[in-house]
Amino acid sequence: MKLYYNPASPYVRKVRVLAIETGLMGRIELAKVTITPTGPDAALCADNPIGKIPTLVLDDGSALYDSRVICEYLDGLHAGAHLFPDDGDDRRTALRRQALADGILDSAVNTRYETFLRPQALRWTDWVDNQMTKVRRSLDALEGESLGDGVDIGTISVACALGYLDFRYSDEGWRDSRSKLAAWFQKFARRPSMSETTPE
Ligand SMILES: N[C@@H](CCC(=O)N[C@@H](CS)C(=O)NCC(=O)O)C(=O)O
Repeated sequence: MKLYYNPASPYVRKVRVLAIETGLMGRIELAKVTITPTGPDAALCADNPIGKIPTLVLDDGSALYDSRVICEYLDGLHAGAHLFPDDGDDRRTALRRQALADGILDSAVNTRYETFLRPQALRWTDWVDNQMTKVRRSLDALEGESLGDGVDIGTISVACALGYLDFRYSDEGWRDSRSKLAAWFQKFARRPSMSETTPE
């Protein structure tokens, strides 16, 4: 299998963390691409018309996207405990946490495009403010949850979102009023799957 990736992408990181946790990384070849919303990659677009990473090309040439679909597919390929819980409350909680973490990323990544790539004269301050409000409100909700010691698609997604905030929003100080979340992340970040995928 071939994974289009960039080491800065937090969505790709979800896939890589899950692949390492499940012992599947050895079956995945990494193909690095450097893209922006205005600078697509032709080979990637040939496999995924949306032109986004992560995109996983299977051995039969078919492609899977986005990170949620790829993670669930990979989780079906190994014999260990599933990182997408099979059913019940655990499954609902893990999927909701993934949606919340991906929502944080959607706001943070799009704000990064707006504030870093978009010409200054065209920037929309109210939109940026609302995106960052979504991020902060979601972090406050996570502070109120008991994330526990488990590893599943929910906790992996939350960890990748927090790692992205550290990477691109180090001035945000997200830990300042969220000591429980900070302590949880400090522990989770020690996992080899996290240290091997530190964004750069
Ligand atoms: N919902 C997608 C989001 C993927 C995404 O936005 N990836 C970014 C890189 S971090 C990208 O490919 N951006 C290029 C673009 O917007 O054209 C997922 O979960 O995989």
